Formats: sequence, structure tokens, C-alpha cells
Amino acid sequence: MSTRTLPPTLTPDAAAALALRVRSGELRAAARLMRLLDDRVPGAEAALKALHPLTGHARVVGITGNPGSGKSTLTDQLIAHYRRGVTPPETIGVVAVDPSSPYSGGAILGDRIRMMDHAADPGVFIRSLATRGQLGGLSRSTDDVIQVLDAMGKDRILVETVGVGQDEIDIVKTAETAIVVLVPGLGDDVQAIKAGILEIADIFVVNKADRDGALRTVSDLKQMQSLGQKPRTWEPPILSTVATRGEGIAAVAEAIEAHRQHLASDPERLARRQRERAAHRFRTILMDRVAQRLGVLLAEDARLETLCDRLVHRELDPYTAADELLARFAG
Ligand SMILES: Nc1nc2c(ncn2[C@@H]2O[C@H](COP(=O)(O)OP(=O)(O)OP(=O)(O)O)[C@@H](O)[C@H]2O)c(=O)[nH]1
Ligand SMILES: [Mg+2]
Repeated sequence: MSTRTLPPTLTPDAAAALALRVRSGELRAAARLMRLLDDRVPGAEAALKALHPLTGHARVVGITGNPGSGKSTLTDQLIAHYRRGVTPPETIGVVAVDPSSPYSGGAILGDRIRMMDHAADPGVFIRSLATRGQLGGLSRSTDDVIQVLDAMGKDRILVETVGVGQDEIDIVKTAETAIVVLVPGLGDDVQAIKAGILEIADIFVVNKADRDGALRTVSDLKQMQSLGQKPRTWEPPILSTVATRGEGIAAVAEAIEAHRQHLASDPERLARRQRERAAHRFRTILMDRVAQRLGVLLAEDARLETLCDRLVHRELDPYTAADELLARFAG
């Protein structure tokens, strides 16, 4: 393998050529574009712009839950289901967001090992993303990868994220169908409620049903649902799985299908969901742009030094300083 040296920018011609190769389904081109986008290489966005009219066809399924709840194992089983358990087989894209949080050490390697059988399957494209430091960076990178996979013509895109931060929750919320994975034990449920991921579930999966307390977790969830105030047109089903053994996977796939039917049965409902996703993506890009522009402006602005001096000398408070600076940029 040759060592990769990234070009500082992608020329409009190169971006157009890359987009053409992606739309013809070339795997290496797709991988390259994803990398360029993730590295924020100037000019790479042009390729996405060219691909935009081709997107919007893939069925996006988000899978979230606490660290170690079995999301990757479930994803892996769903890939197997869609590749071998349905006719005709579906082509699959996977975005696995590996949090750089301390409790997930080794998860990246784990994912790779488990999904290894699928790596040789040209109908499956797996992309791991690391959590980025910048605000909204994760959302944007994930959205970008989804767009590329969609433009490649993947039938279905599975997005795995740990449901611990707002970024991750937003990602899954905007998928067509959101699956929340829980495991037996009240502790996990309490955490999940705290993180607010229960409200976003279209489907609940109680994984590790081979463990004690699975029935209890299911009945706790049912009870929680019955306490819900608002009448809902879709009552999220609660399914049990043993992902390591592939048990309950077909039922999960059926529930995903049923949820899609539910959305599609009312064109307005489907449109609303698609709109939410478009709005989320738009907002993410806008925030990213504003943060970047502001960063550049601040770095170049010598007046910042003067302002800081005034803050130190208590001639000015930081709130007023921020308002003044923003007003100047906006004006
Ligand atoms: N007993 C049991 N173990 C399981 C089951 N599903 C997954 N596991 C195990 O749980 C561990 C974590 O599984 P993963 O699929 O990596 O979980 P994850 O949610 O993707 O983990 P992170 O990505 O690190 O948050 C692994 O050791 C799996 O083998 C199950 O149904 N039963
Ligand atoms: Mg995982």
C-alpha cells in the first residue's frame, strides 16, 4: 500500500470526476471522497453538491443505545439478514460512529473484527467515524457519509451511534427509523431515560435477552409506554434479541418494514420525517460554516487583543464584548 498524501484542495474538475466515479458505484472513489470530506479538504464539498440530486432514496436506519449494549452485533446481524435473508438482497451502507470516550476502548477493533465477513462483500460498505472535537462535527461527518452512500445507490444505510450525547441523538432522530437498544437491568433504563433517547425510539430492542431480567426490562418499558400522555399513531414495538446468536433479528427487520409502511401510509407523515432530516442537515452545515468563519475572523482580528486587555482591566465584561464583536461581524 502506498502512503496517502492528501492534496490541500480538490479542484472543481477533480471533484466532478470523483463524483462521477462515486455515482457509478466505485468503492475506492467513495472511500476517498468520505476521507476528503472528513478531513474538510477544500473543494471536496463540490463533489457532494454534484451528488445531491441522486440522494434521498436509501432507507436510513439509526441504531443507538448505551456503550456495549450490542449495537454493532445487532448491526452485523441486520447486514447478514439484508444480504442473505431477503430476495433480492439489499445493498448496505454502514456508518459506525466510534466515540472517543474512555469506556469504549477497543470498540473500533471489535467492530472491524465482527464485520470482517462483510468486508469482502462488495454489496456492503462500512465506514467508521471517530468523534470530532468541533461543535456539530460528528453530525456533519455522519451526514456526509450517508449522502455518499445514498448517491452510490445503497438500498439501506445503517447508522450506529452511542446514545450519550446530543449530537448522537440528533443523528439517530433524523434517520427514517430509529432503533434504541437496551439491555436487561434497570440501571441502563434509567440512564437511557436521562439521556432522553426513549422519546426518539421507533423500535425498542431489548438485547442480551439471554441474560436475567430481560422480561422485567420489557415489562418496565411497556409500563413506561402506557404512561405516555400523548396518543400516538405509532406505538414503538418492544422486541427481544440475542444478537450474538441471531435470535430475534428477523422480527427487528419486520418492525423496520412495518415502521416504513406506517410512514408511507400517510404521505404527509413521510414528508415530515424527510423534512426533519433535511432541516437537520441544513442546520448542521450552517452551524459548521458559522463556527468556521467566526474562527477565522477571530484569529485574524487584532482587535481581539485589545478587547482581552480591557477584560483583564475590568473595563469591559465578556458578555458585552461578545455582543459587540458579533454585532461588528454581522454588520
Ligand atoms: N450475552 C450476550 N452478549 C451479547 C449480546 N449481543 C452482544 N453481546 C456482547 O456484548 C459485547 C458488546 O457488543 P457490541 O456489539 O460491541 O456492543 P456495542 O453497543 O456496539 O458497543 P460500543 O460500540 O462499544 O458502544 C460483546 O462482547 C458482544 O459479544 C447478546 O445478545 N447476549
Ligand atoms: Mg459498537
